[in-house]
Amino acid sequence: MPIHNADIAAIFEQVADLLEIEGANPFRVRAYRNAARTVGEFGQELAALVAAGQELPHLPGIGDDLAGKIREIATTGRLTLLERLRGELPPALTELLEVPGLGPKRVKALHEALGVDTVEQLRAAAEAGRIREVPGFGPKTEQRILEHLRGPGEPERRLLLAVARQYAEALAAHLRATPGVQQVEVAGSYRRRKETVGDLDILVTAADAAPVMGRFTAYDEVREVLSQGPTRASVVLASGLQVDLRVVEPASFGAALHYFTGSKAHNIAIRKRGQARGLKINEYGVFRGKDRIAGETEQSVFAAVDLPWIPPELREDRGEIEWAARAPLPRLIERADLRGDLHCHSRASDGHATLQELAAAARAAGLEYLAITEHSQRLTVARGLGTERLLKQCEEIDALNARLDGIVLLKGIEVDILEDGRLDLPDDVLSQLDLVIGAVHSHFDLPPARQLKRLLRAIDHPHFTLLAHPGCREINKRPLLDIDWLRLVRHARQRGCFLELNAQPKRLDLTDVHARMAKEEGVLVAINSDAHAVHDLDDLDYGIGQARRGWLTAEDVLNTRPLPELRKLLGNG
Ligand code: DGT
Ligand code: CA
Ligand code: CA
Repeated sequence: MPIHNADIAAIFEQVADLLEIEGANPFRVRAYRNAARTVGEFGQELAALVAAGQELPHLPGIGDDLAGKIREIATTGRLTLLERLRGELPPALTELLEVPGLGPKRVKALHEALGVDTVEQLRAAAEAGRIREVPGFGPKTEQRILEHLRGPGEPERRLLLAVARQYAEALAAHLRATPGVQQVEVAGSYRRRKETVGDLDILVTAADAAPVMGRFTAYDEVREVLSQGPTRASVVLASGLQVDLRVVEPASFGAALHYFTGSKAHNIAIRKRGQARGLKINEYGVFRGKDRIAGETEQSVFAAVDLPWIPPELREDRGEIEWAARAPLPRLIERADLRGDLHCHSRASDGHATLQELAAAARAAGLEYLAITEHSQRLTVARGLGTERLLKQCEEIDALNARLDGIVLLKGIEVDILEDGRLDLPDDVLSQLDLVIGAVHSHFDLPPARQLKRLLRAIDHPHFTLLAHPGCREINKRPLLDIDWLRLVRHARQRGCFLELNAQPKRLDLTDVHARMAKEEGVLVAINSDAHAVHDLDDLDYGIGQARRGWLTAEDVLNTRPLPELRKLLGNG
């Protein structure tokens, strides 16, 4: 059974959680967390390299010991260390770790307060309302734990787009290698670049469907075949991901691609438009009576209802059809439009690369400028910088800029926004920087009015430039901040500050909806990698996907500006 990078990462995350609960050395815990992140986001499948008998590439933060563990997981699908740790801890703990929103620290505290060891004792405590009485926990947590223990019926699990991509690309390559196959497209929410996908929808054109169906169901990751007919099948992969396959003839390709790309709401609206013109539209084509008048390309399907081709990212029935009917659609931003990245971390805080390595990688990625924005002192787990280390880094950046060609490093900071909205470093230090990114890393649960006030106060700070990951969400783990978004966006506009669209696959924050709100309110958005290692710069691509879903053009994005113009916008030109 093939092992994907995401599987290795998940095992490392679990090890880190269990080690943290055991009270292991924090450096060891952090090493596993960093390894999980590095492996999970690495672009090449490590298990495939191991299987091919190749050396593992040199990955930041992964020494011989971790490399050995990667090989163990890649070859056996398991990790002895994880199994040992599981065996050592009470089952109630392992169960609690799987409850969304509960990290190891809180799990440990809860476990100690309740004195429960088995899952049954945990259930009894939750049902008796004892969890809400533990200091720091409330009825909401209790509810989440109960929902988790009830098992199925819990909300469906949606995979991160970046994780789904690993499965999708491997399977698409497998199908492309079938004799007689012409086109293979992954449609559905994946093609619309939605931040998470429920399942994969793959479309294949081939003169003869049978060999494709055979090769699909025989794919070695298939755990279960849910249904199978002559031209369609659904399977569940070992990862739990469902995949729907359709084989169509080339004359229907465009219609089928349009249909399976969705969204459903968009499809329904297009079909209605067809009906108004006396046309029937389905996955086989566009029909007037019995005649197929379009369907070979998507373009032909749209043209049949008097529309230009609409990019998949916009197909959510959020006004794209009405817009396209009356005016050209905006030219959505592309990766090549980005000239810089305004958020990254070096070894000085919790990153893995040196300033020089980051600069070289950014230049290689086609960027002209890169802001170095370490964490600030309050974030001790990330070795945040205080005044002295920050000013020293500024000197290093000046010296490096004097030597660098083709890339300019900007001096910044990702300063912590404290609980009351003050910033974690003094004014006279912040005033020396090219830009000040502010970010919330604690107290996510403040009541909405207080949370908003906190953010507005931070934005009001004279040196504040850019609000990082404004919603503070982690997909499937931590919800968006519960605040009045329109007020936040309008305040940013008044203050002339900017909002980040953080491109990390697990964040993608601003959301598509809020990115569009920023555009409509006239606030420029910065699409940033928040890189902690050089390969994280690749994540900019996910940020672009999300920005396109938010209707953003190059004009709407801060870091498409040439450096002199950027400096003016930052107020230091
Ligand atoms: P997901 O999988 O939950 O992330 O989202 P989608 O959009 O990939 O949804 P999925 O896999 O259920 O269906 C794929 C596409 O098929 C969907 O985007 C539009 C099309 N589709 C599915 N059901 C219907 C339907 O009842 N009516 C129409 N018009 N289209 C449908
Ligand atoms: Ca789907
Ligand atoms: Ca589907």
